[in-house]
Amino acid sequence: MVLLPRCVFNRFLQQFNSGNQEKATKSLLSAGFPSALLAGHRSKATAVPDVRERTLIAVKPDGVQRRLVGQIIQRFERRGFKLVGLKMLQVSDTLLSQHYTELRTKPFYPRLLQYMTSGPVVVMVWEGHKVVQASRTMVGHTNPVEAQAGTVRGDFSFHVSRNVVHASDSLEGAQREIQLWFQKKELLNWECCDQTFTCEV
Ligand code: DAT
Ligand code: MG
Repeated sequence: MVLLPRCVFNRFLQQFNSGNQEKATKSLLSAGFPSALLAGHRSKATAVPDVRERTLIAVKPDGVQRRLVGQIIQRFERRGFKLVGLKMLQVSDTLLSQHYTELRTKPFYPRLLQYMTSGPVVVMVWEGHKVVQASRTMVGHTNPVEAQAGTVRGDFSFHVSRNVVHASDSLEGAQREIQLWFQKKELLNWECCDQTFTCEV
């Protein structure tokens, strides 16, 4: 844990909120804040986008049954993200309960478990700059009634119990889920030929 004097923190907030991110960063560093913890918050001028961020996307049994796999993959490809893992499987109760561990006490959990294990799912790992956040936006609100048109859920579903697709909701969640669903050797590190045309690296 890093303890900062309140005045240093307030100065940082003031500078950061007024758009002077470089100065804000410098004031933190000069107060002894570890530079490694600032890696994700560099100023625009020096930032190198992290193009290696990964997330887990799964086409749920309803999406597979409705032959939506191709259209969902196409959306991620078209956006410019890189596919680094892909497989089709019938999910076991054990895997599903580990995946949805936070939902085990919810009243809808037994029905969710039954539906998610009712048929094959197609699970993927996509890579790219801010892919976790971007893919949540692309997938849309959990409840399709609230999902914007143009999102996967907003375009292909109307009920929360059959919302077509899963997307990790945070970096930590993505790392946990990727390890749960994929072995290391199932994920490929490969160079996209268009890499320098989708992002400044
Ligand atoms: P998300 O899939 O958007 O991350 P979540 O993690 O809260 O949403 O829930 C996981 C899934 O559980 C969700 O995609 C669909 C199902 N679910 C959530 N709330 C539900 C509800 N009220 N009734 C039925 N199913 C629900
Ligand atoms: Mg979730």
